[in-house]
Amino acid sequence: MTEKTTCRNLVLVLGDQLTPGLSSLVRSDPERDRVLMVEVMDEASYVRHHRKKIAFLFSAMRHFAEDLREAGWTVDYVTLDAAGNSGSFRGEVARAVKRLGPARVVVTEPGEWRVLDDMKDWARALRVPVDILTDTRFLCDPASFRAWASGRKQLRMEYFYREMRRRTGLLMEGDKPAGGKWNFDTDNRKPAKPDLFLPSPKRFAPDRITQEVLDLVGRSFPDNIGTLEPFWFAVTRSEAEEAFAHFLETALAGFGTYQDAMLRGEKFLFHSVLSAYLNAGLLDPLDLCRKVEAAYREGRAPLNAAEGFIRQILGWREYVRGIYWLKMPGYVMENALGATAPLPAFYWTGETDMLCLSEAVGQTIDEAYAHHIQRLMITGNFALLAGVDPAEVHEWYLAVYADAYEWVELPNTLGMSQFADGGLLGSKPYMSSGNYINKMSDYCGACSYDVRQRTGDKACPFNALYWDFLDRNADVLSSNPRLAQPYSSWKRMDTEKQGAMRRHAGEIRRKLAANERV
Ligand code: FAD
Ligand code: DLZ
Ligand code: SF4
Repeated sequence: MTEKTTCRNLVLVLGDQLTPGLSSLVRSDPERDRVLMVEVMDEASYVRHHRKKIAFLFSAMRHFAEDLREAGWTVDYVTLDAAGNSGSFRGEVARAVKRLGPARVVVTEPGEWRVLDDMKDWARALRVPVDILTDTRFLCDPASFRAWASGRKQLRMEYFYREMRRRTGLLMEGDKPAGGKWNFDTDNRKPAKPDLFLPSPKRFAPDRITQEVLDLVGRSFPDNIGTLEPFWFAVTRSEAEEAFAHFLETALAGFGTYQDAMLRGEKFLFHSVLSAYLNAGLLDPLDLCRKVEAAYREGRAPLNAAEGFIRQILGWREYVRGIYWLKMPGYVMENALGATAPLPAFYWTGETDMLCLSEAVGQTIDEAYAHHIQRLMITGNFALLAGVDPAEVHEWYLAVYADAYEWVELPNTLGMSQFADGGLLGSKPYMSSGNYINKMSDYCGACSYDVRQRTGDKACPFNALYWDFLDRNADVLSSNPRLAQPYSSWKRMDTEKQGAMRRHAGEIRRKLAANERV
């Protein structure tokens, strides 16, 4: 029998589809269909990914292929360095179609628009029917989100989230939210003290497969950002589940309270560090939410923590995906504030005198991870205030985090963080002077800049940039009712002070553009 007659359908499984219950696998038959998984240069280089991100995904893919084989599937797995690897999804599917002659290609829809767009042409180009199936791993599909969004002037996450709570029954008492409130954020957002006991995420030693991948990535991507070792990510479903169980036991209870805290040298605080696993398909979002709800109901976690965690997954994660599919492909080009400055070079090196930024970028280089408030209020806030082109900011976030795929990264960066969509995601830009960073962290006390000064060599750069940002963008922002207070403070400031602030901010922006140290 030739190879061709043994394969009915070819089931393509992408690198972020590492889920046994994936729609393409559920619809297929291990006896008659064949799985194709491919490491391809196009995916590994469409942005200059962090080396740990590539290593995580390749190792998780290889482990998943092993699990599928154990479950009885025949898997064709093409490694990055395999002879003849064409370097693209399209090229690898074409080679497999030629080799195996399947009746159909079956694939679960990809998470990124550019891949789906390409995929839609495969049937014509490869002369084989291609079935693109819905990704059932999400709790709200793009069509349902579109229906929810239709006719609404503002697409606020909070209302979407309430709808999702009702739909799933999570943290509900009949038709009322548990504890009488939908959102317990007022109990959250406390700064942390350096002597607070802090948990740490579960770490796993690299096995033979991971070690091979680390060697391959080290050889193939010598100039990409990121420390490759120590490498401790979970790379299988069972490890990821262990990491989640460890979070439930050691960190969930403090999750809400310290959600916005930042501490020097503390990279994870009470965060779960599960996003890379969730987004690759190693964990199931609804299962996590149910287990967190159970922890609350059994008295193992307070309501503010359980609600806060569930909101991130049931609310934010689903909401940003809905926005992505609603607004693409035009969304990626939006630039409501007309920002054009280049991304400062220190985003790739961490070499800056601003301690908050050197901490956030430094741990990003080491871990391919920074927690939400570092992404939003340190790296994101600074890029916003400095007027960096949102497309460059987007490319950086997509590259440097192990959890980054465009469907989740783009709305967070372009919408939430850079206000480049003009307020679709947030009713005002997430921006602050050094004051907020000082309140929420212990960075400023050890920084060579003085957070209380607004101008002069020692002044915290966030301060002048903050006022200069408001001034430069007054045309777009000054009528925003949520910015009435800062604009009225700016107007009340005497013109000499305003001038000094503009000059100082201009000097910082000049230095950044000239790649001088700030
Ligand atoms: P936790 O704080 O423990 O939260 C639990 C889970 O909730 C996360 O694992 C994640 O799945 C989900 N979650 C929390 N906040 C968000 C959010 N705003 N959007 C979507 N899911 C959320 N998240 C990504 O998964 N990939 C990205 O590429 C990404 N890029 C971001 C870029 C910017 C500029 C900002 C401000 C945020 C970005 N986020 C992204 C959201 C968030 O910062 C990360 O999900 C979170 O930091 C991951 O760490 P964690 O697992 O410890 O999260
Ligand atoms: C992110 C990524 C990388 C680095 N490499 C691969 C790869 O070699 N093979 C693969 O199947 N997927 C990879 N991915 C994830 C894809 O980019 C992702 O599946 C698409 O962007 C669709 O979301
Ligand atoms: Fe960051 Fe300014 Fe504080 Fe330094 S003083 S850590 S630059 S906010």
